[in-house]
Amino acid sequence: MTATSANSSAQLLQGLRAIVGDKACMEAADDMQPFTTDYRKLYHGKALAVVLPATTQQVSEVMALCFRHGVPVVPQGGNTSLMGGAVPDAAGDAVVLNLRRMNQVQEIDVVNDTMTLSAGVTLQAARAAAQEAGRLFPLRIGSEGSCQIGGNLSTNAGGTAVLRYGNMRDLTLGIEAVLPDGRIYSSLRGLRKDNTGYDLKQLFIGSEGTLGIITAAVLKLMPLPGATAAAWIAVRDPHAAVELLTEAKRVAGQAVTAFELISGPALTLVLESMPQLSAPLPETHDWMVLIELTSGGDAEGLDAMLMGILEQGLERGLVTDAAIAASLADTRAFWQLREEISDAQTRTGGSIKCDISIPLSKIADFIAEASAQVLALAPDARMVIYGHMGDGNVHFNPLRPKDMAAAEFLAQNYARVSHAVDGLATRQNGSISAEHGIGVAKRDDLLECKSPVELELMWQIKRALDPGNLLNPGKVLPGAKGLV
Ligand code: S2G
Ligand code: ZN
Repeated sequence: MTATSANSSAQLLQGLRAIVGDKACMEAADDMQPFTTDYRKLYHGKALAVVLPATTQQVSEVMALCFRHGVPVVPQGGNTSLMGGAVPDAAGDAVVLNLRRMNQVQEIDVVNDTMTLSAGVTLQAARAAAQEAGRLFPLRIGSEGSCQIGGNLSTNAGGTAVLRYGNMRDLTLGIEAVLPDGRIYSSLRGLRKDNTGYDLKQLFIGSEGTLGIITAAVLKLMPLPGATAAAWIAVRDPHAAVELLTEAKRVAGQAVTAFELISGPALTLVLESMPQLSAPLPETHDWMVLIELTSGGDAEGLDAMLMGILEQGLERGLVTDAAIAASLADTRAFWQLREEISDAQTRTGGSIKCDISIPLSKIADFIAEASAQVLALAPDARMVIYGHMGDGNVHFNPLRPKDMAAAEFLAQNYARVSHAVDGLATRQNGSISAEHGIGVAKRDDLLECKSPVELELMWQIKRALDPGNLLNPGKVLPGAKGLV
């Protein structure tokens, strides 16, 4: 580092401390480590500093200071990105800006059915605040205790209730964001209709912190469900699951809130790593579905619809067994099994994550073809396949065999297996990232699934809003500054 740059860094650090306060500005590598290593411990970066601003004004001043110094900024919420999207690279020239101190529930308007939150509110706290006000904030993902609303927005998070309520893009009425030069964009209005020019908020939602730092949002609230019915169902195969879903939508329509596919190896993985949990059905099955129906309050009608769906499923040979939740405790037990699949993979290590969405009419054939291709490449891989079949999204996550170390399995298979699965999804007009975003992990794969026009348009937007490429550089967009 030259004397000038050392002097400039010293000035920058001094300026950061002056804005956020000494305690909210970390510079020691050990202190910064939790903020520079990703959730899956696959990416280990370095940073000039980690700052934790308490207000939008502080975020604005930090951004303006870094903009003047030409220093990159990596925005970070709960750091639960699975794609390495929220940590700096190894260059060590960036500032990590973590939003966890901005955890205020600013307003809940039960007449307008909206709540205004600062970006650092965890999803769990957001859902609790809505519940306390007699409303539902329906975004539901396993990492809700640590992921934050800002990160949910920047990755357009989906989760297990998208089938009924949509993803973050659908649940957001307005946002506030800080631009690379420190200017503050705000559309914090709780309007369901506002056709006054470009819908700018949608540029920032899903942009993974590469266009602006989301600092607050106005989110939609839904009525609390009055009745819930759920079942853990053994199905013949994914084709049967799709037919059962079609029947469920015919019988129950909007009441179908979730329809999750779970492969046998996915359930086995959870039960192995959490022996205190028990399987809902006596036998093991290759394919299962967790279905959840909710409605305003007619529990009997809901139960009758669920029974009708199951009877049809049995009659048509789609369903081979089922456990029906007799209480909310049963429903929660089913969901715990489903939601533990992700952490069970993290604990086991050696998971190749392919977060695929495919038109529902093709998803069963995709699963069959992708499975055949993966087993040809890695015959002993455990086929952990699960997720939100209801909205066409499956987590196709081949996992290391028990007798192979994670590092060895990933070294041998990560590139070729994810390339095969993503390539098949692309050829089926599917997406290689349904809900987890791109980050670093999938960045270069975009070269094979996005048209040159799509990539150029994204770079044109990036150059328009962040010409210095200071916000989360190296994430999402392949190629150097648009030279694709
Ligand atoms: C899920 C979580 C991430 C993973 O459980 O629905 O989105 O591990 C996933 O694939
Ligand atoms: Zn998911």
